[in-house]
Amino acid sequence: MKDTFLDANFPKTADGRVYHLGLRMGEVANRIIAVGPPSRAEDIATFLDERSEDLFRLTSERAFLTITGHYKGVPVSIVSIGMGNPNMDFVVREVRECVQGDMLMVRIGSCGCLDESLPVGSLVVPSASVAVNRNYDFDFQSSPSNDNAYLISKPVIALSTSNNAPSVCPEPEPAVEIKCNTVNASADSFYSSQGRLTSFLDHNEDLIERLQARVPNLSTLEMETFHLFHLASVWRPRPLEGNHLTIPPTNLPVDPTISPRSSKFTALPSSPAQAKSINLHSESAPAARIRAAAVHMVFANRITGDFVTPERAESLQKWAGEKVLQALAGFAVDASRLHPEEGSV
Ligand code: R1P
Ligand code: URA
Repeated sequence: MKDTFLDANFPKTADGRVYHLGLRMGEVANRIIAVGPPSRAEDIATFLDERSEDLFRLTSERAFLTITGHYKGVPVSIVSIGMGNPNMDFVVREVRECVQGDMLMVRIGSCGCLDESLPVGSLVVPSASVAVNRNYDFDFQSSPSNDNAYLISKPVIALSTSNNAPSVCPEPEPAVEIKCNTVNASADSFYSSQGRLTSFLDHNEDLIERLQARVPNLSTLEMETFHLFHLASVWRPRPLEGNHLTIPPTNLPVDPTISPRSSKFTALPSSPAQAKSINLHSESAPAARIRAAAVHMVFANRITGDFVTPERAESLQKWAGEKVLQALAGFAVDASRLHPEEGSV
């Protein structure tokens, strides 16, 4: 650990950097794509307006990579989050601390697919997700049955699909099969709680059948979407959020050029006209919220046993990345609900 952190509850440096992502206000946009590996983040970043060397890029000590730039003039960030719910938790909570107003996060992740009709290389856009967790109180060593070895939660919905918000479901194209409005299951393991058989006593031989019987329209298995949707659904602005009056824009630490860790990206500039269009004084502005969605790339078909090729995986993540950038840039967000420095959409 190189930096000094000031607060044990939500550790931040004196200049406002969060503990695990290393970011501070102004370095991450309100519109975010969350991906697993850094190579996927770099692939998607090739669609941003800036030349690669002009993008803001920060790899934290904990290996979270944030790339910030613009897509067709709209500020966006792409964050490589690694794997699993704990990492999604760090990203949603710490990014939330570094933006004001609405936050839009779309996960582009690989998945295992339970729909035999969807070949590897397809896309699935779930509108809801359940959590599947190992039940640590179950007797894994000697139970004669598999009942209750895994806990299956109630579904949580993608907030992008509620309130008549635009969908991230791309228009179908011959090259990519797409299925929307399915249900996802986010598991706490790639192996046991996704029904894979290994050398451990996991009591999961019939887990996929149990999941299918319990969750109608279940289509994908992966590891982060449920937690993203859940956090988005339970976030509430603190009293200062959404009331930009109380935080004078001139005091915001948005100039990354003063940071020794930042690149040439001049983050989220606002023109005077844009600043005026933001209703800083509005008492009646709707409360800020987090909207979340997920696009799942079928890397494994669990019914046919097929696994995607590296070439197909790369072309698919680029295709999906560009479609999600288009969708994110097209989300209409009231300017009063964006960070003042980000300006209007
Ligand atoms: C497991 O291989 C990883 O792949 C999936 C799972 O959710 C898990 O993170 O997503 P990513 O491709 O986004 O990492
Ligand atoms: N990611 C997962 O979590 N599961 C799969 O089967 C493939 C990718």
